Amino acid sequence: MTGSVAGLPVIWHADCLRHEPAGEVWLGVWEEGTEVPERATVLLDALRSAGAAVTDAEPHGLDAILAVHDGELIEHLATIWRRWEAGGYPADYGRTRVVPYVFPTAGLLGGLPLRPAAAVHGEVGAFCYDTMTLIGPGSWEAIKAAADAALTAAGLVAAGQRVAYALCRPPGHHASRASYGGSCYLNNAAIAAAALRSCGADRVAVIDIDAHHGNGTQAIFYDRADVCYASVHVDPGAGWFPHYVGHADERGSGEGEGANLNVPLAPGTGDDGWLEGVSALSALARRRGADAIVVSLAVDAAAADPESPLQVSADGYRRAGELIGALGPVVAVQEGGYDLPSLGGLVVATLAGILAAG
Ligand code: SP5
Ligand code: ZN
Repeated sequence: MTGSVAGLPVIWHADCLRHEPAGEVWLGVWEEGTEVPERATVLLDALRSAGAAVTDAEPHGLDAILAVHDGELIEHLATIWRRWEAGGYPADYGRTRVVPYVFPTAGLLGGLPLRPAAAVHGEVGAFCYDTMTLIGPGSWEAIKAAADAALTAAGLVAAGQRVAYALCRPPGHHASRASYGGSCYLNNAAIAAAALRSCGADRVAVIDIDAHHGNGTQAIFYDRADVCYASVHVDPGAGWFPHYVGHADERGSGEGEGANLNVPLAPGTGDDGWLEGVSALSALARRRGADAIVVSLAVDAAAADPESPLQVSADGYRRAGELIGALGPVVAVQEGGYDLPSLGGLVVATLAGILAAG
């Protein structure tokens, strides 16, 4: 029903299973959470059954990550669990995951420069902007493996492969240059886009079909003309995450003026309205002359998904894939999608559409 992805390179690293956030603190209450390791195993099974060629992610140095992220963020993510554990937070205080509690907002600093917090538990809020993006023992290994998967897929496309898919977990599009949140830690799609630029693509388009606005990707490329960003998502103005960004009047700044496009949709929007949005994203990629595409591929706009009120069908995802696949070579990077029973078929449908369009 969903189509064929025979031979499609699916880039994967088993370390992506080692991130076990064990829930999210939402509105002050620790809840089960939906960004679970099973998401990845469900996707892997569905893709294997549909004939994909599962390939190992290759380890990369940190240089390609430093192209879009501050070294301080990388250092924080790579070391915070070890320091949290050494500080006795799990064993002595029952704090089994890293969770922020004080946020150095503009209001707290009152115009003073941000100085490093001395306490480990004080430091977390300087990087993590919400309480839903927890860190545990294997999180860094998974975060790094997801970035490596995106870089491996970008490398394949730079070398002439028309489509490659990185099965990234955790997802990435809410992570900005120096901060993380929204279940995202490093911005895998932005890392892939920057890698394509450094491998010879003059202009890259990031097309984001996650149900949520990719505030991190937008921020990273907001003032750049060489990487455009276009997103269709549930309207933050209607009360949805990330609440503060993702509005239609955010169009880019400086050299990036006109290279950012947001299409916010009303809750309840289904295939027709959503696909009109995807068409608008495609039109921007064409107008900007993109010679390579990164798609932030998520299926949380699906009707059955617990994290968004959009109502997209499997056929809608297939047709979105066809629109995106017609634009040029594609690096597909996994973002959200949380309904375990339907997740696999929806990602296969999207990828089959991308392949069919070539
Ligand atoms: C990558 C991605 O899709 N991140 C999603 C981030 C949005 N999370 C918002 C979570 C709001 C709380 N969810 C409560 C679900 C009902 N318990
Ligand atoms: Zn999402």
